[in-house]
Amino acid sequence: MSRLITAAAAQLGPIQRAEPRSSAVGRMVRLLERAHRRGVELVVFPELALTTFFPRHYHEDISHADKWFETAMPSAETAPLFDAARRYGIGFHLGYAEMAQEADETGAVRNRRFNTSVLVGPEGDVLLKYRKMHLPGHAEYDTRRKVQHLEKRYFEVGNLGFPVIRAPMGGLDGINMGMLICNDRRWPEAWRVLGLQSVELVALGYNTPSLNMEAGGFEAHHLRVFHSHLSIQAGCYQNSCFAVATAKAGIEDGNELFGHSIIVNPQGEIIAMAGSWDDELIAADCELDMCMLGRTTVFAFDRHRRPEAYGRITGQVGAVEPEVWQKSAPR
Ligand code: CDV
Repeated sequence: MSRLITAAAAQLGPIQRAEPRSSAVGRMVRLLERAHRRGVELVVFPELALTTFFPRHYHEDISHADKWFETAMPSAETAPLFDAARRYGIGFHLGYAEMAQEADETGAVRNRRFNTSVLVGPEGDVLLKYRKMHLPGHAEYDTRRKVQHLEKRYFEVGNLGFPVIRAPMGGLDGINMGMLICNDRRWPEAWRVLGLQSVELVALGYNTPSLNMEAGGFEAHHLRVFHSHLSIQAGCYQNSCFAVATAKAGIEDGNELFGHSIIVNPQGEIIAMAGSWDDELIAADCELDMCMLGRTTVFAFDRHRRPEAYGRITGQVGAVEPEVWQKSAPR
């Protein structure tokens, strides 16, 4: 029996620093209307979709950045998105900056800031929340950089792991769905933790500049998109799943984000790709039964994985130097 869902990446063009949330939400509602006309059942919006990518802006006093954060989801400002989704019976994924009143590891309840995404069902229920684990960038103002990337200043590392939920979506009783946020897509461990929970569809939002802004070294312009696609295609192939990967694109606050949103199948093939730097909807029919081929053959984890040899993956963070070969030592 076929298990088909029509999914879409709703790419957003730039959101400038002064653009209010109401405008961003209005643009997303219009994309949901377009999705409805095209028979889409699940729409994926980008990372930090309600505002500009504010980690490029330095606030000496971190509380001055609070204006970029949401204290509730849904809220009065995001309600139109939830209403539209309910009206059309479409599920959606939304990335946003979350401010939570929550206990930390010491038990102290305080304001905690996360780079978060939620998966919302067609009836408006929040099905799953994820908080970004791999935070790129730096915590202090970096004088060597032309553009700051202060995710490590404004966000804590996610504390929800890499969850997967099985929930109804579109016409299907249950789809196994998980999320990654931007830089997470470059880390095979993140995909594998989702794969180990039989994920069938990964929703992924990103904001990636066209240029490597770190002063450390040169990275050819054309390789930026290549590395993004390579990571997502490998993640899908090696974990037998679909991904809907959605960008923010275009010149935002004077900085170019490369767009190139894609939908990828479990063979690692790109089945839809955005061509603009604007608000754009790309859709694809995702036959979830395609996930079975990989997971019953080459990537049948239960038969072929060797966790006894993977200790370094969880046992260390940085790389160590290897033993140096010596002619006299037997091998
Ligand atoms: N928002 C991101 O996580 N951006 C990162 C950085 C390194 C550009 C990315 O991996 O795309």
